[in-house]
Amino acid sequence: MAQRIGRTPPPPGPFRPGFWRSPIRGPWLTSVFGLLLLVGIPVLFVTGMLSYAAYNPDLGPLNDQTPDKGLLGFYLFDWPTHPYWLYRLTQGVHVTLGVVLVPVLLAKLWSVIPKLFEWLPVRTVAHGLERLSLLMLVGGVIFEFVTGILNVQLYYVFPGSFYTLHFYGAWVFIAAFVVHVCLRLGRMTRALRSRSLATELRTDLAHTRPEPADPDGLVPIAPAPPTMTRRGAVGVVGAGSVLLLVVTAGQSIGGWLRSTALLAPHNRDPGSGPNGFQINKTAASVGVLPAHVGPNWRLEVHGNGPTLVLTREQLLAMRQHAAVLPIACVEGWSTPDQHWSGLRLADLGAMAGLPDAGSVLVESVQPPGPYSSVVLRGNQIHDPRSLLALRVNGADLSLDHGYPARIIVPANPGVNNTKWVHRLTFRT
Ligand SMILES: Nc1nc2c(c(=O)[nH]1)N[C@H]1C(S)=C(S)[C@@H](COP(=O)(O)O)O[C@H]1N2
Ligand SMILES: [Mo]
Repeated sequence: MAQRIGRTPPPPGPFRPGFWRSPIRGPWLTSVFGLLLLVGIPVLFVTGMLSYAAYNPDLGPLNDQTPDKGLLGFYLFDWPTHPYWLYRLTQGVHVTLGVVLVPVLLAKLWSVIPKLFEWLPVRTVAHGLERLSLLMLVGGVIFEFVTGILNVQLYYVFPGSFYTLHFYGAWVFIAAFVVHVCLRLGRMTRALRSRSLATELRTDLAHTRPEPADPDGLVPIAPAPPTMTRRGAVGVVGAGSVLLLVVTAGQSIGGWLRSTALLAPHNRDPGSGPNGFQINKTAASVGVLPAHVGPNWRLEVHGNGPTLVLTREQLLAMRQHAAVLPIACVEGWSTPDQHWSGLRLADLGAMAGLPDAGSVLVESVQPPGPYSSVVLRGNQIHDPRSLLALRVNGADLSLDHGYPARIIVPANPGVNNTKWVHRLTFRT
């Protein structure tokens, strides 16, 4: 029976061994792209997991974008406030590198596509398990790149929370990735040693020949005449990545480079003046009305003792402190350092009778929903640069930047720098 199935001829089309004919397809080219991904993907994974930790999800359900993570949250730690640009760096690298690796990923998938049509699809139990791990690998990587890019491009089309999908997807993918690396590392290094990169980069079309037949069947059995050199293939992918780098990185680096970030949805002109820097959600877009933040606005501070109720004038009359900090969003963009001034969170905690507060619940006037409230940790409260900011760059906060008062904390993900704050509840 097994023998008879083994001899079943493949259906016509891509399942036939002669169908795939590119003469440059082979283990060497696959391994070049594979090596780039072997370096890049662990960086994506680590920076992604750091981003999740930066939300301080263990501070409670308000912060936790993935409440059912269970053991997958084993690595969480208290997100630091030093260096103040930490999240700007980790998340800028995460998003920029993800975008830059797209051409490499597509080239790698192209280079192994005959394997997708392997005949028979499943030959033995071991072969079936290997194919299943490849399905998780390829499905996982496509899922992670697609959800990540849709999110940074602000297409919220997800059936559920982006964070949950991207987080669980990352774990499925990385498991398959580790299995794949273990199974293929030897083959990859042998393939890389089989040809010299320097020679390939000098080889022209006339001298482009297929690699020797390989057990994976990547090298075509009936190669077509070459239309492109390996140098050309590596060059096209490299040029694609460099181009993506140039039109993406500016959103995280800033300065004049910001205007080169053509792919960044937040590349719109933020206007000029003290409040002329990137706005994520405007007040109108999240339902904050001028009436919420007009003369009737009060800050409530709860702690150990009677509640304080303060007007903006009273807050401005208190001792003001300054901090020079950026806003860095999970979407990868960030602002250059801005000059904020306002009240230290630590001072407000002390006024509320909790000089050693371990956490603070921050609530905005915005109708309850995503980002309308957050919990900050003791180390964030007690950093002297952590402010309830009233002013920025020498002017009052604009309505869209969080007037009358907003949180700004060093190394905090943008989303946790709540705008339009009206209540702080300090806890031990
Ligand atoms: N109340 C409230 N605060 C908020 C948000 C929000 O939607 N509502 N967006 C957050 C996000 S996702 C970011 S990146 C920063 C952006 O601040 P900015 O618009 O002043 O640049 O504000 C944060 N604070
Ligand atoms: Mo954000």
